[in-house]
Amino acid sequence: MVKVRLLLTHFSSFRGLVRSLSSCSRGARALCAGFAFEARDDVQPRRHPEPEGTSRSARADPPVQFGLGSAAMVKKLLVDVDCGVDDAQAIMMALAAPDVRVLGITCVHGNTSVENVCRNTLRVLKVCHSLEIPVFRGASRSILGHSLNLGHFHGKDGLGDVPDPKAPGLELVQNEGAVEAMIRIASEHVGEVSLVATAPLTNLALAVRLDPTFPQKLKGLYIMGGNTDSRGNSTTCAEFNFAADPEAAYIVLNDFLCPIYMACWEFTSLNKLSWEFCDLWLAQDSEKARFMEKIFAYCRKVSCAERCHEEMGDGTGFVPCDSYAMAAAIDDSFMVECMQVAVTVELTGTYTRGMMVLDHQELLSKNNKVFIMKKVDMEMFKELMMNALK
Ligand SMILES: [Ca+2]
Repeated sequence: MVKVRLLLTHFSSFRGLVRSLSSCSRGARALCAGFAFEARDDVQPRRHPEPEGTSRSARADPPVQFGLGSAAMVKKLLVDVDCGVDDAQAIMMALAAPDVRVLGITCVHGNTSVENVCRNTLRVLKVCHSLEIPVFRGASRSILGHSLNLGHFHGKDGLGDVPDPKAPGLELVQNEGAVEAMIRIASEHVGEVSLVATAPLTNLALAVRLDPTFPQKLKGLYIMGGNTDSRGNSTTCAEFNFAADPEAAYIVLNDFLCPIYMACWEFTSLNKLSWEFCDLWLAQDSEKARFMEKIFAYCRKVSCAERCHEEMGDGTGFVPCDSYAMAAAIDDSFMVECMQVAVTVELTGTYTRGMMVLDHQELLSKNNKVFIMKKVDMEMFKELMMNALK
């Protein structure tokens, strides 16, 4: 295990500046990603012309360029969701970020049926006036076809059971399937697309089986899922997205050879926001805030229930799980400290099926270690969250 600390205090105090510096972010990412980023260098788009003989350390500290807004600085995201309320929050965060372009949203089973996930995604895009973003339907079941039957944390329909009669119809969903679309989009933007996965990893597993080169075409993969301390939120020892499709999680964590950044369950629950912040967040005078207040009401009630206190370890609070992975994809300097370790997934345990296994002793001889978020810039997170509903 290698613990990587990012010395970004200075950058954090100049967050706006850092955001406009894609190459500076690249430097920060290089610190965090280590070998993985080196390995991807052949497919990284060249964002700033560099004089011959420029050293890596010199390249990590490029000239300051404010507000260029050039196409080369735009972050291209592909988002894979099981659109419950926290996926909606993450999508809205991405759509509100000025230097981010969402190339497509792929849908998968999880919080609700894949049809509801498609419907919910379209509702979110509508409230954000972003219905031009293509939505693709993906897997309706896990790799083995098992389902968890855990009840409905986000409501039966995944968005708090407050249907909108004027919601866009499923005819807006693309004819192309999610897995094919993922592979195509990554192939059209080799080395430029960050895939943010906030759902069971079924679509991603199918994609790497259809095209083994798919992961190498990505700039990086950001996952909300898994756990680090055997603390489950769905089964005794497994986090929901992994428990919902352990085989898919296993395939992704073993066969995706791109840099992988993970917001795991314990990390998200330890970095919860206060309900006071949540009140301020929802009190913003905007159509988006009113939408969020409505779809979040059910989920908030459940979050405050006794069982959730136990799940979260140290008391209740607002945990927008999927948004931590999204924030990392939006702004490299969000991740302050990561743990670099090889991981896999338990598939056969009586009590531990779906649990993420950390190879601290390096007995698995894996090269593709993941970066598990340990410490993040919570002030930046709050700002991204607030902006999402403006
Ligand atoms: Ca999700």
